[in-house]
Amino acid sequence: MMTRREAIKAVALTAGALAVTPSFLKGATADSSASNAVYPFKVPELGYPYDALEPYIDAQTMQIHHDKHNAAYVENLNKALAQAPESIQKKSLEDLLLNLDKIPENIRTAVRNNGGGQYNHAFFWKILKKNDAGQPIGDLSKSIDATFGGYPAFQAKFSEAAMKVFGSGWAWLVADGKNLAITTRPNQDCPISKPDGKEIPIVGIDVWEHAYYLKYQNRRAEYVKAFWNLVNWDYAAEQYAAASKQA
Ligand code: MN3
Repeated sequence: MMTRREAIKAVALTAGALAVTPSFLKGATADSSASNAVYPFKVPELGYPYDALEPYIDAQTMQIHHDKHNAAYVENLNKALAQAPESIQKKSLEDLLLNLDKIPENIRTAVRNNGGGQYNHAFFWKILKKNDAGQPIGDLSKSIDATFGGYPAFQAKFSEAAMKVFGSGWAWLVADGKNLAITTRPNQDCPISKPDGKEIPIVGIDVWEHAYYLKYQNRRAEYVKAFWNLVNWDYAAEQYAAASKQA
């Protein structure tokens, strides 16, 4: 049995988990004011013009990536959920991805791929912002220094991880409580899903070719290098502060 103190902590953890992801899922539901996105999902707003990230990511890539690729994930996620029982349809995107084993088998892969695609891209649009060679700030900066031995060492390790993703996938800086780690996921698997289901995304890079091919063709390394001009460190710090509260 849980002690009262443990019970309070468990409640606090649940509340904390719910508080973390909705900030980038706003606008990702039929009701854009909803803090907890549910079916039917809609494409999250980009929040800036297609050319806002030039010259590092070109306007055409952003337009196709957002309006076509993200939209396809949403369409296919909704199509899959249309066949699901109401109890599944009512679940938030976060809940669906945290509990993929509870999704009916006939739509599980579709929810994993397209729900993950929606989650990852909703985050990606938020983490991208021209930063004028800015660097991590506040507690996140201190934690990056302590974990990786400084910002340049972190950049090198993250870039290496992004380069090593074989085929399509993502590289992530994630937090489990205050603890930082660099990780990768294949396809559209996302950090909050297994293995441990509680890694909060802090920084993420999409290394699917659709994210860079028009401008960089096969030169992923150049795209990864350019990415460092596009990390929204304010947003990353907010995510880290939210994740830290769950420690
Ligand atoms: Mn993509």
